[in-house]
Amino acid sequence: MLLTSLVTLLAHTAFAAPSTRKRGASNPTVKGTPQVIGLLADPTLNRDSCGSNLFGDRALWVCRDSQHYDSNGIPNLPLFTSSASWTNLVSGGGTQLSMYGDNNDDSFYPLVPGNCDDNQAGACSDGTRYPLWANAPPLVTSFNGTTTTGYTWISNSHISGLSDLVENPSVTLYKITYTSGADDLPTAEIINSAFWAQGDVPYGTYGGVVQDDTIFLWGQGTNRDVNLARVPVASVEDKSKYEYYVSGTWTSSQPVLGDTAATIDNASAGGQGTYYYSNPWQAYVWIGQPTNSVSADFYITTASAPEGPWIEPFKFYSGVNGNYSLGAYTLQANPALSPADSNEIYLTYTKTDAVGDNVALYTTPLILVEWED
Ligand SMILES: *[C@@H]1O[C@H](CO)[C@@H](O)[C@H](O)[C@H]1NC(C)=O
Ligand SMILES: *[C@@H]1O[C@H](CO)[C@@H](O)[C@H](O)[C@H]1NC(C)=O
Ligand SMILES: CC(=O)N[C@H]1CO[C@H](CO)[C@@H](O)[C@@H]1O
Repeated sequence: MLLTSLVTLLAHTAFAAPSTRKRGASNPTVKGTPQVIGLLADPTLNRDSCGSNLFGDRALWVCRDSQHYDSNGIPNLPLFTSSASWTNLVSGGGTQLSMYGDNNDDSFYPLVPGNCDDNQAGACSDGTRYPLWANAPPLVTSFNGTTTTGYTWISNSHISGLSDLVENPSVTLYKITYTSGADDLPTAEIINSAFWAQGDVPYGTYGGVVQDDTIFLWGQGTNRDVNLARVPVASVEDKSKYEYYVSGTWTSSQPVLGDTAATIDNASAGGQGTYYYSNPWQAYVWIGQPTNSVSADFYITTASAPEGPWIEPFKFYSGVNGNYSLGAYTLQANPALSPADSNEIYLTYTKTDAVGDNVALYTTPLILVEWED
């Protein structure tokens, strides 16, 4: 009798063993109630749109427009277009909330020569701006035991107020380098200020994933369609080595923006977000916001390959919105904060409140979401 049970048990175990892939791969389901951990902050900086990645053994955060506070705690001018910070990771998962590192009030991503670069805000004398707002954090492409290397693609947007003066602007490629052990922040340098030409699909600006020495880069033009390119890690700076996913196959001929044969259906909910690869799900994941949303409504979609098919994006969590006109944006996933096999994700977003004379005060809530196995 005992022997029979044991055999049955073993048979069941053997049967169940091959399927270690979690249900999140095709049906992500939140476990319990997501936990608001607190606010990530460098107390000397007011800034929005932070995103993170792993550099050495710490999280590097890069945020957009950054400014200090006056003696009443109201954000003041001047501002610089980006700033970076470290946070110390907590063993087992998560991060300390205290952000640190000296930016010397210079933009982390150097201004592009010729684009009103005589000030760190990218402000032009005619009142327009080149804001250099990154939509994605640095993509870490290699770590050789000493040096961490990453890349960021940023559109050379030229704006008046919040309106684009140029549709589908060219894209600058930045390289980020960090030597382990150094207290300083990593350095960013311009590799090519027109890596993608004006009118091209801006691959990389919408996010990227490195998997098995291949970089996958998503791009979204003003028509909101999401397109996909890939390149070997070693050739990231060489445009001739890129391939593009068009009509269900990889090709070296770059599709024109708007070619619907290059659209990756359901690869996002349309707004800003983060792509990453989930080890426990063995799936590619996008988490972010819908098109034109200014609420903390987090959507998710997943796929077993970057090319798709992606599931229909759906909402899985709503955070608290700020009381400023743009109450919440830059919804991000922060996979670098979790051990590789943890079935969880840390979310952040920019919560904007109005203080003083309708000045935007930014905070960055950190939220832990655990998933059902
Ligand atoms: C890592 O890369 C850096 C920069 O390319 C180089 O200076 C260093 O020697 C490399 N270290 C190892 C251990 O390969
Ligand atoms: C908006 O939120 C800020 C920060 O909590 C608060 O100081 C301010 O009074 C609020 N404004 C309104 C109009 O509720
Ligand atoms: C939400 C969303 O974008 N859904 C789309 C998923 O892709 C199919 C086409 O394959 C569309 O019909 C859906 O609208």
